[in-house]
Amino acid sequence: MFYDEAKIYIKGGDGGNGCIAFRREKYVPFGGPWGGDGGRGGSIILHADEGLNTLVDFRYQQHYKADRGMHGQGKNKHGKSGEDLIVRLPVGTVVKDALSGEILADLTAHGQEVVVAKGGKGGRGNAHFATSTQQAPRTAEKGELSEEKKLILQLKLLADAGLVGFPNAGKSTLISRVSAARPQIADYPFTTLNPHLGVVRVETGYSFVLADIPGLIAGAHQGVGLGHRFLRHIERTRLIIYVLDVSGMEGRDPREDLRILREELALYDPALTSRPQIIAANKIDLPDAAQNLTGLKETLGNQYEIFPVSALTGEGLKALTYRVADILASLPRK
Ligand SMILES: Nc1nc2c(ncn2[C@@H]2O[C@H](COP(=O)(O)OP(=O)(O)OP(=O)(O)O)[C@@H](O)[C@H]2O)c(=O)[nH]1
Ligand SMILES: [Mg+2]
Repeated sequence: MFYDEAKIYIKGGDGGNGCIAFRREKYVPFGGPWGGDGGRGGSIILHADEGLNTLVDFRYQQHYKADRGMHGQGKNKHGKSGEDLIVRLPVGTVVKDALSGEILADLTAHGQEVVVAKGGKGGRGNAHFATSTQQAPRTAEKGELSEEKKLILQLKLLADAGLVGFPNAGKSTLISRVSAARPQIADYPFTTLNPHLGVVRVETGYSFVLADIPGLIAGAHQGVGLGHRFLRHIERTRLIIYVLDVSGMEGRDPREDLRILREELALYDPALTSRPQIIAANKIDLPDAAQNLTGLKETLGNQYEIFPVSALTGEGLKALTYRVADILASLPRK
């Protein structure tokens, strides 16, 4: 199982202090106490949002602090309360206290909210402390300190898009370029033996999960080259990205590669043929790539969106990932 994980630090707002003040007006020289109360501090509230699907943004921002309550003032003016801070998390996130390991929240439904750090209560002003024997109290409460915690966020990841291709086509190189995933890369086939997931962050708030799936070869649907195990992972993705080596370096024809890959997928599960699919034409930095790319576009350009890329140099990867994010946004979630 793959988990996206993040650690964040949260702190609610402290309560404002109560005020000590006495009424002093021209014709009321010894007026009573009129120090106002401090305001309540804001709380930290986790909110489950089905529009989010990764925790990648929490790698960029780890500190979350709600506003404090304002202090009370004279003339019985109460301090303003601090605003609550709402932290949006994907549905499916489990929230743990980093110190105790205790599960604080399990966000399972859209819109679910959990208060993880309560803001401090405001302190009472001296107006509250007047009694028959003490009419000029010089006491007021301090605002309550808020809770602070370190949280571990965990989200079980399911891949949105899968990289499907022959061994050595450059799938692992590609995922390592666009995400933090670091699968092994080497110039021999079957380097990758297990799928790797990476979170691709296209813009703030826009991200998707990409799977690097081990190379497939003819006969994969019957289990050749462990194909069965890998095809199972493709079944779960919403978008298939065929990674084709268009350099011709290994004497392969990308059109023939695509034909075999499609056939393997169809033999494994005919439903896969109707899954949305696009092509990443990889290794365009190599000499013969341009010519092969032209051939590929001529024969398949009207059936597929084809993105010329070099996983090695990074060329074309931005266009590819933006388009993938767009397509995924238009597809239903599983
Ligand atoms: N010139 C060039 N080489 C590339 C490019 N992408 C990948 N390679 C090289 O191709 C070889 C295979 O790359 P990998 O990323 O391991 O290929 P893979 O598809 O993950 O292979 P398997 O894990 O065996 O299925 C490595 O030597 C890479 O450096 C590219 O765009 N241009
Ligand atoms: Mg690989």
